[in-house]
Amino acid sequence: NLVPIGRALISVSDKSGLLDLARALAARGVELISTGGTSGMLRTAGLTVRDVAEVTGFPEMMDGRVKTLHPNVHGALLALRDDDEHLLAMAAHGIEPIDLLIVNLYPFEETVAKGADHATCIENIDIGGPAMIRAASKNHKFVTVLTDPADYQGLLDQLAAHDGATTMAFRQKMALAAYGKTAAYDTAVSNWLAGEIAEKTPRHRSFAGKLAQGLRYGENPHQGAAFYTDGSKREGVATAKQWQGKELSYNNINDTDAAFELVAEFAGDAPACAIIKHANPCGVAVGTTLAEAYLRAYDCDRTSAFGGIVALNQPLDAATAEKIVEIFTEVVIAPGASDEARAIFAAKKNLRLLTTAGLPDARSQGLAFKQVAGGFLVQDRDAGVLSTRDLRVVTKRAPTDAEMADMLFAWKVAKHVKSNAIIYVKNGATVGVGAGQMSRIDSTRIAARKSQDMAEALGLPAPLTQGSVVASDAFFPFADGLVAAAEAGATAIIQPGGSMRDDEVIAAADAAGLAMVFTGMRHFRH
Ligand code: 93A
Repeated sequence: NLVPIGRALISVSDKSGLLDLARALAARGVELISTGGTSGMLRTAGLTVRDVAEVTGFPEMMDGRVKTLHPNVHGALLALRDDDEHLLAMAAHGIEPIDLLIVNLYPFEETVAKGADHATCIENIDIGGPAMIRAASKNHKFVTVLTDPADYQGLLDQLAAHDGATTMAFRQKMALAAYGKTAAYDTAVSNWLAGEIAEKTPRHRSFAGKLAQGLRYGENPHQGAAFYTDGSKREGVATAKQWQGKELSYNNINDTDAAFELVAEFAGDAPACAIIKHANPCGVAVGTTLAEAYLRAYDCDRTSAFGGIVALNQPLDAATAEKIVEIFTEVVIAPGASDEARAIFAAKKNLRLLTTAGLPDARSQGLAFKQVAGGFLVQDRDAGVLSTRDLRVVTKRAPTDAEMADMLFAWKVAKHVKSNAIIYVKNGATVGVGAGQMSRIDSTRIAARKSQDMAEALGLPAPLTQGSVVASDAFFPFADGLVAAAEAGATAIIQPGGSMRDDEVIAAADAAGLAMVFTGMRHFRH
């Protein structure tokens, strides 16, 4: 399975590490072939290189669009070295085998990110590079392909260990990484084009992630896992800088994402904090200061907040940092952190601090995936955001301004709670969250009971659900859920409406003196 390397084709846009590699290859007697820019750089450094134009018998033409697209290149990469017919074809057409291909592609994503115009982006779609990468990868039985400067040293180690040859295992590993690269590359092009022509529906789009990081394990230790980015550069856990603490786990990433997406609903609002456990919030609050928001969120459910994930809508400050370090917290994510706050966290080695340049845009379009047996479900992100105009008061009593403010707050939270979701809110803080139950009445009761538990723990005379408002992510199918909420002390309810029994539910609300508004929008989340 060892294949010696006699001839290499090098064509790279990212020229980092190029000279050292080329020198090491030349020192081993490997013949080098290169495209224009790459060969220029090698020649300037005093290396002997053959231009690919000499190999193809054609000049590089059409602004470089056609450089390596030629049978003398592709035959050299694709020919099976143990097939007589292939060897005869090579001999008949004067094709010399290429054993090593080193290519990295035109920087398409970087060009798009720079805000380049359409024509420039188009010119940066690499065609010849992916074609060669795919050819060499297909023929990895005989050809070694490198698509990342990070692998150059690994190649040199192989050559040193195996007298100028590579092992099958190495070639396989490089080939699979290479196909991952070309798949992600074409996806980036597809996604860019979708944006250019305002193609919003998932129907014509294709998807592939870019491997960002291997993870120690998945949801459970017996599951392997990895983290992929989708090229969208959406602000969040994928773009965040980690300042301290051990590597994030699969569950940490999932929960951190849930926390940050939730707190992003409060962009531009008062200081806000969300605390997440198992992807559901166990406390969300606004405050006059960030520290106050954190403490109010913490007071919703102190038991669950232990070992939780904290997300903030403003840069972490020292006062908030002081409060957070008082209990065990896994991860804190915020759009920035002051030096003082970072210094306070530094004493807590296990606490991970992540900062981003900003909050994700809660209204931005994007796609959400879910896996099912044999496929994926793809839908638009739930970017639904209500305004007061969309609301319809359906009860005799209209909500007060204070109730209305709390209802809108509760509705923002409801969008981020697993269904069936029931959220009690009072004065800009959740006071009871019921999540993930199979019946709505259970979520209503669980949220109220948790609030009761918290009141007892805090030594309060009555649970905070007294005088609260309630949000329900979907309509109440029967009046029982609403009645249970009223019994817990809720005075106003926000829900989509649309049940066959809306009349009964409205009548029960009127009978209990509740104010109720319908949103006409549902926020299922499963
Ligand atoms: O425009 S291309 O799609 N046409 C080609 O035939 C071709 N062959 C290699 N781009 C092509 N390449 C790319 O050129 C490589 O993938 C690499 O990124 C780049 C290296 O060009 P240079 O050596 O001139 O800097």
